[in-house]
Amino acid sequence: MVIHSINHAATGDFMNIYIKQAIVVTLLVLASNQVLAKNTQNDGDRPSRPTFESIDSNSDGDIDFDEFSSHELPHGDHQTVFDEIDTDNNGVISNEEFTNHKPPRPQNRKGNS
Ligand SMILES: [Ca+2]
Ligand SMILES: [Ca+2]
Repeated sequence: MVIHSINHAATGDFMNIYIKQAIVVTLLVLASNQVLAKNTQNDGDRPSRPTFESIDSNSDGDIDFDEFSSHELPHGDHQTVFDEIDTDNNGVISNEEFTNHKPPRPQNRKGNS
């Protein structure tokens, strides 16, 4: 077969082309990774959590739902997250409740019994 003989004769070139393509692909991947890394660095480590004071816009010491809902949430809807933080369900988030609420992230393990 013609194809067979061509493949057989050109195996060396084939390998070179393959390797060159692999190198090009690798460089492209590395370049795009660097762009991603730069974008990440520009944004900082991660979006920092707003402070209690920044949400309590009228500075009365509690975050009510209006104050809370005026802030963007990374995920979830305001009512659900608000209820999550408002552990005593009195309709406002106290500084203590806000501080005690842990955003979802890996925490130090406190040995399970
Ligand atoms: Ca307030
Ligand atoms: Ca509360």
